Amino acid sequence: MAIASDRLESPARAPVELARWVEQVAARTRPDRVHWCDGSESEYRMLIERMLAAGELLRLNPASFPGCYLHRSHPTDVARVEHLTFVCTGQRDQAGPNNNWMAPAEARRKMEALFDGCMRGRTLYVIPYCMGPLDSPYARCGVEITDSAYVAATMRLMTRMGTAALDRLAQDGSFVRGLHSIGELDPSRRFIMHFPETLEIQSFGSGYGGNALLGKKCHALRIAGWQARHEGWLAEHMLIVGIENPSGETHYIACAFPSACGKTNLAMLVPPASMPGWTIHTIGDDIAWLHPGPDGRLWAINPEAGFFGVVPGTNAHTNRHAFDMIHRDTIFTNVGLTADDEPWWEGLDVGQPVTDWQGRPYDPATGPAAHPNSRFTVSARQNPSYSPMTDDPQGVPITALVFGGRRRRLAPLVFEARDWQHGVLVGAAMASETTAAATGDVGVVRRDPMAMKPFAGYHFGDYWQHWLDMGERIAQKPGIYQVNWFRRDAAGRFLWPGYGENLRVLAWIIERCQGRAAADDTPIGAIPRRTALNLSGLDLPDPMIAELLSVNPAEWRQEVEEIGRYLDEFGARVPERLRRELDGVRRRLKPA
Ligand code: GTP
Ligand code: SPV
Ligand code: MN
Repeated sequence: MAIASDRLESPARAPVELARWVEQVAARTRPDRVHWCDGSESEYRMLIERMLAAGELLRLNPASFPGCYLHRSHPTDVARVEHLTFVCTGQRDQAGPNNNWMAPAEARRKMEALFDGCMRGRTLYVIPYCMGPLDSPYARCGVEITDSAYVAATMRLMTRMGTAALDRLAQDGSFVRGLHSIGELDPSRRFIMHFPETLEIQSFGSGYGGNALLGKKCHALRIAGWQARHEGWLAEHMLIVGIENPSGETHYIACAFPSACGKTNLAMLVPPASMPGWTIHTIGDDIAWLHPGPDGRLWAINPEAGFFGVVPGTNAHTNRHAFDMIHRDTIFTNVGLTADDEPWWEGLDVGQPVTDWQGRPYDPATGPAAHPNSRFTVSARQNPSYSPMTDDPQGVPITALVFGGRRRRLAPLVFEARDWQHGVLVGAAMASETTAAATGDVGVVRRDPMAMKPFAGYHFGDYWQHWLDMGERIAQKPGIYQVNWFRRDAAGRFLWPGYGENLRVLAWIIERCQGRAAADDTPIGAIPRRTALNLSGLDLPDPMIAELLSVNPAEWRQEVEEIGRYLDEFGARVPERLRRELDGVRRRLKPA
C-alpha cells in the first residue's frame, strides 16, 4: 500500500522521455512504489519521518541541535571507492590511465544484472535536480533515481531539487540520467559506472557521499568535465570564495585541494582578530564550473547548493562559521554521540562520547568516536558567510586560481606560477597525502593533478591539453598559485597555524595579482618577500617562517624527475608544452 504522501504519477510537466525512462527503470528494478520528488519542505519532513521510523536516522538533541539527525552508514560503506569507479567510453584510451575503464556494453550487462528486481519492497524516488542557479545559462540538470530516502533528503540539501528543476530540465531538453540503488550494501557487489558519451551514471551497492549523491562527483565533475572539454569550459574540484579587503574591494579566487585537504574550511574562513576589516564571502566549497566570459575574464559558478563537509577537526576556534552552521537543520553521518544525544567528533573541544559512529559503546581502544570521514550535510544558506552572489546566473569573476596539497615536506607555504602555461604544469604536478575521504591507505603521497585524480572523467593528457587551450581563450588570465598548509617540522607538528590564518596568504596572492606585493624568484616560482606577507600578531619564530618559505633545490631536482616520470605514464597524449615547461624548471634548478 502506498503512503498517502507518495506522488505516484509522473507530473504533467515531466518530459515524455523522462517518464518513459522512469517506467523502464521501474520495470527492471520492481519497486513497490514510485515517488516523484517535488523538493518541498513537507516532502523533506516526510522523508525524515520515514527514516526515523525505519531506524535509518536518529533524532539529535532537539534543544541544542534542532532539526539535526544522525545517520550511520554501513561500516563497510564510509567513503568513496575509487577502485570500483569506472569510466565506460567506447575506446579505452579516452578514459586514460587515470581511470578504471570498462567497455560500455559489458558495464551495462553487469549493472542490469545487479539492478534486476533490486528495489522490491522499496520506494523508488525520482529526483529532478539542477546543478547551478536555476536561471543560469551555465547550470545543467539531471535526474537521479534511487531507492534511498537518505539520498533523496540529502539531494534536497545539496542541490536545487524538485519541481523548479523539473521545469528547467523540460526547457533544456537534455539531462543526465543517474540510476542508483543501495543494493545490499555489499562491497563485492558495488560499482559506480559513468557513461559520458550518453550522459548516464549507474551506481550500485553504496549509500555514501560521492558514490550515491550522483549530482556531486559523478555528474558535476566526471560527466560535466567531459562536456566542458567539448564545449570549452572547466569543471573542477574547487572551492570559490570572495575576499573583501578593508577598502571594500572583493576578489574571488577558486582553489583546488584534494579531498579532505581544506576546501570547506578555506571557503568559510573566519579572519583572524589581527586582520580587522577583512570579510569572507562563500560561494562554494567543493566544485566550480568555470567559463571564459565575454569580458575576457574567467567566471565561476558553484553547481551545488549545500555542503557535504568533513566533521572531525571542526570547532569554534578552527572554523567558527562551520561550527555554528551545523547546530541546526543538519544531517550528520557517522559521528559519535554524547549522553545528551549531541553529536561528538574528534577535535570538538567539548563534551564526551558515549557511543561511537557504529553505535557501539565508545572505547578509545577500538578507534575514534567519529569516523575520520564522518560528514555534515547542510544547506549552504546556513553558512554565516553565505554570499548572495552564489545565486548570480553569471557567477563571479576569478582573480586567482590556487592549487594546494597536503605535504609534510618539500612544498613551500605558497608560490606563484610564472604564467598560465607554467601554472598548468604546477597543477598537473600536484601531489598530496591520501586521506580518509576514499577507502585505502591514509597519509601516502600520491600525484593528484589539479586535485582531480579521482574525478577527471577522461584521459589526463587530454585534460592538460584542454587546460592549455583554455588559457588561449581567457584574455585576462587569473594568476596561478600553489599553497601548502600542511608542512611539518621534524617532530611532526604543523609549521603553519592554518585555518583563519590562511587569509594572510590569500591577501598576498590578491595583492600580487594587483601588482602590489613583492616576491622573490626561485626556480619553481615566485615566493613572497618576507615584508610583503602580513604576519603581524602571529608570533611565528623566524626560523619557522624561513622554513615555510624555503625551496630546497636538491629535493626539488628529485621532485622534477618524479614529475617527469609521472607525465610519461600518460604517453603521447601529454602536451609537448607541458614537457617543455618541466624542462624549464629543471634548467632553473641546475646548480650554477
Ligand atoms: P572534501 O569535502 O573531501 O573535498 O574536503 P575539503 O577539501 O573540503 O576538506 P575540509 O575543509 O573539510 O578539511 C579536511 C580536514 O583538514 C579537516 O579535518 C580540517 O580540520 C583540516 N584542515 C582544514 N584546513 C586546515 C588548515 O589550514 N590546517 C590544518 N592543519 N588542517 C586543516
Ligand atoms: C570528496 O571526497 O572530495 C568529497 C566527499 O567531497 S564525497 O562527496 O564523498 O566525494
Ligand atoms: Mn570533494
